[in-house]
Amino acid sequence: MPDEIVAIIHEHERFGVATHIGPEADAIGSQLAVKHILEALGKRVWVVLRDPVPQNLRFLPGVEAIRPPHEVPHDEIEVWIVVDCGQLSRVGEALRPLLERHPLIVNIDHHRDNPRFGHANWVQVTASTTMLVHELAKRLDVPVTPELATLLYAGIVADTDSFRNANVTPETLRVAAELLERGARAREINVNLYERRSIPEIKLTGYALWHAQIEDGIIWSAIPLELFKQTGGGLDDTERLAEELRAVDGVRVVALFKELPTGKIKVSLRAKDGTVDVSRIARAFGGGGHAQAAGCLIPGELRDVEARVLDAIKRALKG
Ligand SMILES: [Mn+2]
Repeated sequence: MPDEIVAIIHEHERFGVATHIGPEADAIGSQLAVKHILEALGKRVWVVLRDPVPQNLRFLPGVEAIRPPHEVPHDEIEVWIVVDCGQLSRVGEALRPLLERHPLIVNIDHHRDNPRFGHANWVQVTASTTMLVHELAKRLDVPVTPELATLLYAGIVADTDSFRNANVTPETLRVAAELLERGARAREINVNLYERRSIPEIKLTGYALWHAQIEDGIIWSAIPLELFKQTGGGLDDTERLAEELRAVDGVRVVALFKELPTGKIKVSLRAKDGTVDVSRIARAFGGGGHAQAAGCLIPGELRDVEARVLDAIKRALKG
C-alpha cells in the first residue's frame, strides 16, 4: 500500500524518477506523471532515461524535461522513484550501480513478478503503472490537470492495447473515464500510439505476416537480420507485430522471433486466451513480462531458438 510512499514523499525534497530501458507509454507516462505530482507539491524532480524518447511519445506533456543519466546531479537526489520496472537491472547499466547503492528507493510497479527491490514497494497487478500513479495523485491531493490526465491515460491505453487485453477491469474503465473528464487528449494519444507507422515497419510486418506459420493454436514468424538490413527497420518497427499475429483466428499463443546483430534472438510472446501464462515460458529462457505479453533474449541460431521456444510453448499448452 502507498501509505509509506506518501510519507516518504512528504518527508523529502529532491527526487529522481527512473524507469526501464526500451520505454513505452506506460513507462514514460508514469515517470512524467510522478514528476508532475511531485512538482505540484513543490518538490525538485529529475526524470532520467537511458534511451532517447521514442518519436511517437514526444507528444507527452513535459517530455522535454527528460535527461540522460550523466546529466543528472546524483548527489543531490534523496529518493529515487522507479516506475514500471519489473527488475532493478532494467533501468540500464548507467543507472543500476547508482541505484543499488542508493539508501532510499521507491518501487512502484504493476508487474506480477517484480521482486520488490525497493526500500518501499508498491507492487500491485493493475492494467498499467499509471493506474497506481493516478491513485498516488489522489492520495497526495494533487489535482488531475489535462496534462496529468493525458500522461496517465496514455499508460492505460498502451498497456491494455487499447482496452483489449485481459488486464482491463471495471476499475480501469472508471479511471479512464475520469481521466477523459479531466481533459486527457485521447485521440492524440491513439494517433501517436497506433497511427504513426513507418515504411520499414509496414514492410517488416508484411514479411512476417507472409511467412507466418500456424500449428495447433500456435502462430509464429521470424524476421532474419537480413530483412532488418533490407528495410532499414529496427526492433522498434516490430513492436506491434505480435499483436497482428494474435489477431489471427484460432490462435492461442504467438511467438515472434527477431534476429539481432548481436547474435541473439529477441522473442516476443503473446497469449490470446487465459489458458497459458507466457511470462512463465519467457522466464524459463531468462526473460519476463506479463501473463499475456512477455519476452526474452536468447543467444543462438534463429532456427534453433525457434525450435526450442516452440517446444516449450507446446508443452505449456499441454500442461
Ligand atoms: Mn507497464
